[in-house]
Amino acid sequence: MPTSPLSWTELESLTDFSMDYENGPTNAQSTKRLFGQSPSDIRVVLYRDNHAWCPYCQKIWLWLEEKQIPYAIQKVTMFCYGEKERWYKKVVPSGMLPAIALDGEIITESDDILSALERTFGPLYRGMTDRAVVPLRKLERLLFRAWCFWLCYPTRSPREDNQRREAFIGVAKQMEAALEKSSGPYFLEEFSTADVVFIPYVERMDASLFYYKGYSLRENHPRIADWFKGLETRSTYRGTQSDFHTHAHDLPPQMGGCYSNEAPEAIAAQAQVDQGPWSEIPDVNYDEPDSSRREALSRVLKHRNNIIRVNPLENGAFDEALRCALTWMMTGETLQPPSGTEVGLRYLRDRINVPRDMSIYAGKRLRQALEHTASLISDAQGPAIPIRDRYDQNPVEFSVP
Ligand SMILES: N[C@@H](CCC(=O)N[C@@H](CS)C(=O)NCC(=O)O)C(=O)O
Repeated sequence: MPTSPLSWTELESLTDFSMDYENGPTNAQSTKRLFGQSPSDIRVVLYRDNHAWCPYCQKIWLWLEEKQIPYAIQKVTMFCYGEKERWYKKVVPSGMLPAIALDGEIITESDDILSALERTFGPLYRGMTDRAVVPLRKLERLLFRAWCFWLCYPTRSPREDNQRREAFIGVAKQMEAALEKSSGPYFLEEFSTADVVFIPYVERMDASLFYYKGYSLRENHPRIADWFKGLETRSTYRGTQSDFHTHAHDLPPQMGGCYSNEAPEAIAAQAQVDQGPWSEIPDVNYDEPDSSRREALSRVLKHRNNIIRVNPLENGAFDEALRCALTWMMTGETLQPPSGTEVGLRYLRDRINVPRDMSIYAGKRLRQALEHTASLISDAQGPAIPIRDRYDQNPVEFSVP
């Protein structure tokens, strides 16, 4: 029985996880996508947000991945978690995201971007102005508004909360009816622009309604659950897919607030999303890949100096505690971490972001390992995750080599 955690060198020997960021499956780490073509074929630069929180960026990201258009990626900070890069303000003075450079021409507004990309590279099965797609785009906006009205404004009574819930359910049923018209899982006979337009916000609805309202979109709307299952067969969607924890905490500063209805189901959902067990959260439906622990470990190894530096705990004790958690994740050996380190372990647990840092199952494995190790000491939680801004996630902290 080991009595001390594995060293960093021993941990390094336990992972050979690697990915081809240029030609392999969709991944948030990529800075260039070639799809088997040469760098000189790149005509598009995508400016997207550093943390992959911006829904409009996800729309363009998915479209480019589905169409396999070679492109370069430049990541930009959002106001809610840091300072906008000066170079980006020269490209887009408002600082708004997403933007693309297409043959050197800057285009903003996600719908205009999709239309410009379609004119240049052809539609994704059916395009933005297609007869079948236009009413679906309108329906997506209707669903968005019903969701905002339920989630982002305080209610004076349970009755008012219920009225907004019913209004949302009415539009979600319209989405199901629209999906019902095709024989497969998607809106049209093939995956198309219509799916790309719905994905970002329906993914955020799934997460936020579970967390703040105790409402499971997938359980209450089987046709929407089938749609998600269809999406999760695609490596493009899996690469951009986030999880309930990330969205539950990235939405409040972006939306100007998210309001819990304090129902028992919501309180239970919040405890589960924040404190686990993460393996049982209904935010993913495909089978866990064998590589999830190795992926999580390799991502921590890559950033370990910054992870340790930004932790509120004293570095030496946290270094050891983190290795205890990683040792358990990789070998199943439980090791007692130094006393007082549970808050630092939970600080990191609360700041793992999917897909920014790693894929959904790797994120669950790492959160579970940190929580398991912290729970050997006490149930003291880390500092609350801020809701007005997320400066605790300022990417400049991770730009230190
Ligand atoms: N209508 C725009 C909306 C884009 C938008 O609202 N972008 C937000 C992020 S989701 C933004 O860039 N805000 C500035 C910032 O947060 O830094 C579009 O479709 O592209």
